[in-house]
Amino acid sequence: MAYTYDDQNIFAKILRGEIPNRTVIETEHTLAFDDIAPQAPHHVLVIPKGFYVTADHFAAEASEAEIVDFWRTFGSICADLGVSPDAGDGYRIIANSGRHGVQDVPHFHLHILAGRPLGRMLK
Ligand code: D5M
Repeated sequence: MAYTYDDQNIFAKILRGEIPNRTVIETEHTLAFDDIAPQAPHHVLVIPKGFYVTADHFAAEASEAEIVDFWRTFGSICADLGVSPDAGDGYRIIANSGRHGVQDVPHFHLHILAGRPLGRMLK
């Protein structure tokens, strides 16, 4: 795999503390913060602290510790927001990746959208 990571992307700057963010939760390997342009009442971005460009890059090259930490953090956010479908109204996760995925920020991130009916996307 030949991904090149652009360390000037906005999430790299957030991770370096160069620009502020509204942190939801931070762990050893993962940071989650509110999206600056929320598309739903809850719109949280979950990012690994490691330098991965896309979801597949993360899946291929992150350590097991990073991957477990990422998904456990995601789960705890859902629990904290009360959006897990077993207790709440559910959510959508999105990882825009690359050109056809219309990814703006080239640091892997998971969008968590919740708090309103989100409509059908895949048709
Ligand atoms: O979307 C990138 C997402 O990142 C988009 O929903 C806006 C959000 N964004 C951009 N800059 C910031 C800052 N500074 N804080 C919080 N959120 C931000 P994608 O198209 O998936 O790459």
